[in-house]
Amino acid sequence: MKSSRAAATIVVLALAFAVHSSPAAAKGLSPDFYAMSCPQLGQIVRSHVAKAFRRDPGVAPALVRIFFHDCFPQGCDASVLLTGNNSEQALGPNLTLRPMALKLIDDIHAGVEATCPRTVSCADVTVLATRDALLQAGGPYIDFPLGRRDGLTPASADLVLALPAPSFDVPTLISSFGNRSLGVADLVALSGAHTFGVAHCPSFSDRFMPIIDANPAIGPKFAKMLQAKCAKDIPEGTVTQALDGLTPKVFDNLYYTDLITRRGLLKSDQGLIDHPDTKGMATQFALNQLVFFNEFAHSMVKMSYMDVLTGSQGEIRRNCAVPNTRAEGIETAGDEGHAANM
Ligand code: HEM
Ligand SMILES: *[C@@H]1O[C@H](CO)[C@@H](O)[C@H](O)[C@H]1NC(C)=O
Ligand SMILES: *[C@@H]1O[C@H](CO)[C@@H](O)[C@H](O)[C@H]1NC(C)=O
Ligand SMILES: CC(=O)N[C@H]1CO[C@H](CO)[C@@H](O)[C@@H]1O
Repeated sequence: MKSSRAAATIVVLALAFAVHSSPAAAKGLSPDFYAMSCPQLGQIVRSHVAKAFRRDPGVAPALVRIFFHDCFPQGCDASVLLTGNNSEQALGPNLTLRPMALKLIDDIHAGVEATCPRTVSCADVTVLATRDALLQAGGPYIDFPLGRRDGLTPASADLVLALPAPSFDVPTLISSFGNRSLGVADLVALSGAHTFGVAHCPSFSDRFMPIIDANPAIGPKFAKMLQAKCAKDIPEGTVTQALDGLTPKVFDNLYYTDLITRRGLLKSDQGLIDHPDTKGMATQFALNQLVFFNEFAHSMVKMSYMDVLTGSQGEIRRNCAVPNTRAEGIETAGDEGHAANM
């Protein structure tokens, strides 16, 4: 077991490099970006994430989702961490980002600031925390290139609301990802992030309300179970359901087995096993975890450098929750951080 995992890690690394080192390098990104300026960075992030994971393994899916919600709208620029006016967190798709994981990123960055002041972006701390959390949960090690800068403003509502919705069918998902230059393979692999973590009833009640939906088909026993569980969701939003009921806390390929057995939780998940453009790859991922890990790593790196800010663009935020200009104007900027709205 141990050695096959090690071998898997090496293959994933090699692949991520082979496919992605050139576009990333062209933008000035590199895994060694902070090797001279902040050699302690890796250790600081790793120890914070390990401690948080011991306390609550739910931090791993929470971080992976934050990464997605940061990167998809306007590139990985930590704009999702900004609080206050026009915050992305106030918009629909982001309402269920877990506050404890947002706060963890703030805390890790504060620790990094104390060691390497004004050097490391909140965007890169988000990427590194995601990398370490994924590994903690059993997923692949992804050697992300670094050197991102932080955005000055939140993404517009239009961009945030362009995040895909769980009610989307496969053609709409393909269109949504295509608008961000992500292909069908990226869609099938990245959806595999739903192999851990949870969803709330409003995200999947369209599967059984007003009737048990046959498109895509849901297992009848599974539908009844969800129906009964969500009947108790009072007040709305208190009940959660594992996205992968087989191994809810582990990052593995069993999400794709759920799709085959008609126990995919979201409509957007279940559809992948029916549509001719996605069915083959979803089946292959169910059969071979290494193939899934390789494609997932590849697509995560791809997402991590789209529309990225580098060089003198953006800034290195001092407090992840507020742009530096606002922090300078307000003495108690820290009060606006995530600790305040837990
Ligand atoms: C393909 C389109 C996608 C749709 C429609 C979608 C939708 C959703 C929804 C509705 C939830 C549950 C929210 C809730 O009710 O609390 C969720 C959770 C989650 N999503 Fe996605 N998502 C998509 C893609 C992705 C991608 C690309 C990633 C990361 C690579 C991702 C990672 C996650 C994770 C890890 C969770 C669990 C979060 C937690 O436990 O806190 N999703 N997603
Ligand atoms: C938010 O917007 C209001 C009204 O435009 C303004 O008065 C306030 O200073 C803004 N707050 C921050 C933190 O920028
Ligand atoms: C993709 O972009 C086009 C053009 O802006 C838009 O009409 C379409 O709704 C987008 N697709 C999705 C699913 O967001
Ligand atoms: C899934 C989810 O949380 N949906 C909510 C998103 O936010 C809007 C309002 O901002 C709510 O109406 C949705 O129910």
